Amino acid sequence: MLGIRDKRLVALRGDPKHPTTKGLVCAKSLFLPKIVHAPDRLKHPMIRKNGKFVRASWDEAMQLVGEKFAESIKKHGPDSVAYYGSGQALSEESYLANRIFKGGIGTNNVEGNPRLCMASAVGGYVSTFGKDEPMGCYDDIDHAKVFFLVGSNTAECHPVIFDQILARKEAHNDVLVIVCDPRKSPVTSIADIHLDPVPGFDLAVFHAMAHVIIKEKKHDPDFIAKQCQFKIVENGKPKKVSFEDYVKFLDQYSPAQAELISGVPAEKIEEAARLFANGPTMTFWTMGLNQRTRGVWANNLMHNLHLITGQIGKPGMTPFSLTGQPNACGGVRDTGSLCHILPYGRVVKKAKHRKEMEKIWGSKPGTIQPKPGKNTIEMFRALGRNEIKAMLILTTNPGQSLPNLSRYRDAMGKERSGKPFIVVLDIFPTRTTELADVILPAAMWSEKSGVFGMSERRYQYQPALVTPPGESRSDLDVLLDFAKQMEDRGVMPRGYVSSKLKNSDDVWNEMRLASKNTAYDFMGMTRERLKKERGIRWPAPTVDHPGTARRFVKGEDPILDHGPYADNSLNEGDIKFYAAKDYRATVWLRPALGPAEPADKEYPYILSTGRVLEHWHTGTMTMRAPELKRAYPEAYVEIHPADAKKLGLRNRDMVRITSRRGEALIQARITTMPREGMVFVPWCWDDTNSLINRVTIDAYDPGSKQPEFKICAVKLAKA
Ligand SMILES: Nc1nc2c(c(=O)[nH]1)N[C@H]1C(S)=C(S)[C@@H](COP(=O)(O)OP(=O)(O)OC[C@H]3O[C@@H](n4cnc5c(=O)[nH]c(N)nc54)[C@H](O)[C@@H]3O)O[C@H]1N2
Ligand SMILES: Nc1nc2c(c(=O)[nH]1)N[C@H]1C(S)=C(S)[C@@H](COP(=O)(O)OP(=O)(O)OC[C@H]3O[C@@H](n4cnc5c(=O)[nH]c(N)nc54)[C@H](O)[C@@H]3O)O[C@H]1N2
Ligand SMILES: [Mo]
Repeated sequence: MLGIRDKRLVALRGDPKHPTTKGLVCAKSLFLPKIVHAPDRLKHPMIRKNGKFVRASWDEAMQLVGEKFAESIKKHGPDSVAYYGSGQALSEESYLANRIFKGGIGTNNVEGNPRLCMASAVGGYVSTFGKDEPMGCYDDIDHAKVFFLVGSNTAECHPVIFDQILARKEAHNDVLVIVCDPRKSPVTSIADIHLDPVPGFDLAVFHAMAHVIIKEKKHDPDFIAKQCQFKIVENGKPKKVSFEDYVKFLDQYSPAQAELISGVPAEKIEEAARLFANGPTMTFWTMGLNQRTRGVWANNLMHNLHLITGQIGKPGMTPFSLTGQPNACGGVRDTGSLCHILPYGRVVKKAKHRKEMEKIWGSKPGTIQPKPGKNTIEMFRALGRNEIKAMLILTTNPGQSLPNLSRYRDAMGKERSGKPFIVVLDIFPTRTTELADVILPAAMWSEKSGVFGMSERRYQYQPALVTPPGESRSDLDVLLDFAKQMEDRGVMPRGYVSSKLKNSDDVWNEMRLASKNTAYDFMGMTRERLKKERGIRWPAPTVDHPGTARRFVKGEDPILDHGPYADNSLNEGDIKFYAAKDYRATVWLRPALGPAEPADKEYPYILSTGRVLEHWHTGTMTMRAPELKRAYPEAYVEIHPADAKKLGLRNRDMVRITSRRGEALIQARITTMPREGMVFVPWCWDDTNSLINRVTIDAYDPGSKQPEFKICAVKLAKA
């Protein structure tokens, strides 16, 4: 709830009537008035001329953008251009960009930072349940007795959820918390059990928990018989196996064996397994699982535990992937704004799906390409080879947030013949805008209206209440202009966008149509309704539909617990994985492989990167609130005292962190938070010495294409 005076934001507090936040907000948001009104907001378009940025009019800037994109498309084909978007853009913005590039220009080179964030969670949901569809909801927090927090610093990164878990634990002494994280992050302060695997080696722990659960007969044989199937990949192909085969497979992952692999004591694994099975258990996981070359597999193993104990679809029992960015789910995942997907559960590979979208979009038949475009890392690699010649970047800061960063900063910005043309829309000068050819000033949150979608499938409308500074404009308006440029220059059919979509409301109405007859169906979420209600969870196919709390089930509440696509023949409490083959979810037999670059003799430490409470990612916003900046004035690397001793390091010594790709120079902070052999660096500082992504690895999960930000090998030396 915002306090506005003269169209300026002056105060902010939580909305006590909001069904999910219940009035809580995180510390960062309290400083939004200072961030929104920071004096150095971008205010005018700028064009690089002879190496210097000069102010330009919107018309001049957009003409140049249009000319460069059209020239590239005409000379080198649609795949010579690309869009790189964000889970922080509004849903209408992502949807429109996707529509322009895939259905108008005809390239699937549409990606966004959720590839760095949520891709493995999506891969996990799809491979286990047949659909990317979080089936639980935040209400489950009020029913769970066991919280399994895996690779999730919920306390600092989802403080509103963490406070709710904490409150529940304080009110009920039988509520227990299991944490799985190699670092003693603040969540461990409420942990009843802390499993601390060597980074990248926790798959064995999850298997060992399953091993214990089955051995002690704490599994749910009925649920398994009715709802599950078992699969293993052999010679690159999935093969059906039996429950008995699964049990045999788990033999190699006894707790003792898992201890050897992961370093987690066997008794702790046993204890965790028993608590998990007792339940009702809600599992939350975040980047500690997703940002891994085995991210999808790690997600599958999480789901396995819920499936074999039948803890799914019932109040307080659900595997719940915590989304990172506010609109990674509703914006990028649901609208299909990644290189292989199309809106609302469709994929580019299926002719039927392409046809459906071409019809809704009014594309020329055959415009949407059947082959997936380039994933994020491959897209920036292609940029480095001058294969992609023009890129539009919006609401993300890849000049700081990509792994193996120097390579991709060069790809974007290094002067060379044939250097690609880079357009960046942002609200502040960043480590990406400095590499751009054209910088466009954007309106931000509270200055523009649209919908965002949360992890529990809730779509919520936010209105424009504040005047954007200078000449800055909403991303949606800029995309509409960009579309007009493409139409006028003959690289998109005339009227493809301009004759149909004039504003964000028009885009939303088309999105509702695109969701019709899909599992997402939100035809009932009219703009009018969204303006009145505090968000609605899809599916909500009719205007009088209240939205759907839990997927796949027929539960206690005849409406809330019974989405329109669950089968009407279900009995109460029944579950149907309607999107999966034979309606059975898959328990996967995945080998417990480790990370792409484990520690070795030459690079003996594991570098992990992550977040702190007060800062948001690249710090462009939070570093502009003096109070937040003061909380962390400079970069630091957490080093375990035993390692510091070996290295002769003392607190505040400068440390050179070197990997096979690059180095950073950062102050030592000696603490028992990381596991021995592991160092941890928050990545929110933007000065060149602290740019830790120059050190991280760009190896990615072969399934989800998500890079392994959480693990790479480094050496450390006093600088
Ligand atoms: N304050 C704040 N909040 C944020 C953000 C922010 O920038 N600042 N960003 C948002 C976004 S987009 C995201 S994606 C989320 C991220 O939220 P989180 O994933 O919770 O945060 P991270 O710090 O990236 O990583 C979480 C933990 O993963 C652990 N980890 C590392 N390796 C492993 C491993 O091998 N196994 C296991 N089990 N754990 C491991 C790390 O030790 C770390 O404590 O936060 C969101 N919320
Ligand atoms: N080492 C390391 N790197 C990581 C990660 C990690 O854990 N470790 N995590 C990865 C993950 S999970 C994520 S999600 C990414 C995030 O990486 P980024 O998306 O690159 O990081 P942000 O700082 O959130 O960038 C958002 C940008 O959008 C701008 N902005 C804000 N609002 C608006 C708006 O309304 N319009 C426009 N046009 N711009 C706006 C902000 O100023 C900022 O520059 O980073 C990834 N990189
Ligand atoms: Mo993220």
